[in-house]
Amino acid sequence: MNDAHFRFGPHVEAARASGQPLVALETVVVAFGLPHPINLQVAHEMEAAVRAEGAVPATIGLLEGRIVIGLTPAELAEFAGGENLRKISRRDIAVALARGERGATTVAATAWAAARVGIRAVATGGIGGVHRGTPFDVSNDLPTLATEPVLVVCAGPKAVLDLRATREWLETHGVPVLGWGIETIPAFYSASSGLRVDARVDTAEETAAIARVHWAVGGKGILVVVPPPADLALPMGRLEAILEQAMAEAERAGVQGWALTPFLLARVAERTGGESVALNRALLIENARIAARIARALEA
Ligand code: PSU
Ligand code: MN
Repeated sequence: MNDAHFRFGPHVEAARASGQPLVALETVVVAFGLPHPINLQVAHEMEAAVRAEGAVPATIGLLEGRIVIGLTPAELAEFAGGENLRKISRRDIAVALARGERGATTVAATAWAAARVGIRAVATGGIGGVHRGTPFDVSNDLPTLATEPVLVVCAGPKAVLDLRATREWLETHGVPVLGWGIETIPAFYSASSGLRVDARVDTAEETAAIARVHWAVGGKGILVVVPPPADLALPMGRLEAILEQAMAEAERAGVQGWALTPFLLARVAERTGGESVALNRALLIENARIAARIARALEA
């Protein structure tokens, strides 16, 4: 489907021709979620993790008026540079394409694009959700999960969010939350939010079996939550104190809309002396690995 709006990278083209499993990866985390130059390293490490499990990475972004499915290393480096780059959620796609703008795709835009080209597995760090204090600020990641037949592997909703409200939103919209070897939903930076998953899964095959049935009976998105690496996870209490401060700062500075999530993540990175960045990196790689295993099981 190389057409007016989509273009495949050469490695993705080859994977499609030979029927290899694909995993979609987002670029907002690269361009806005992590500091330079770690961001580019992480992008490469996620791709390597997908390959190590026998699948092919399709990192997605907007370039020269097209949605690129499978950025090349050179293109990825431009995204990590971050210049003239927009954060692209679904509402931004048409404007950016029509104007030939470059843009990094959120989980929502990535999952939506993946669904358009038949890719089912998506990996990320933390998904967006319902914001605290401003419950009308709901990430488009959620409605995209409700409407697109994709399986998103993540470490839970980002800790900056209202986790209970986010969890309820997923329930209301029929999105199953599967815990990867766990009974409760992790909170991205912390091991557990205390909120229960819908079902625990322990293997890629089991996960794929549920996904196949979900899609066969007309279900849409599925969320697979993976606990962050235990040795790097941050205690909830410490994180909460940092978040409270960061949210108050955002309020004072008038930061809102698309800019809020990157602002909060950057503040947490600062206040943890980079610990949150090391954690984010480790969990992104782990999630990419697990998504690849599930993608393979889905093909089997
Ligand atoms: N996970 C991370 N870092 C990020 C994001 C997720 O570890 O930067 C990004 C994802 O692209 C997600 C977006 O889709 O944040 C959500 O932003 P918002 O709340 O503005 O929808
Ligand atoms: Mn928002």
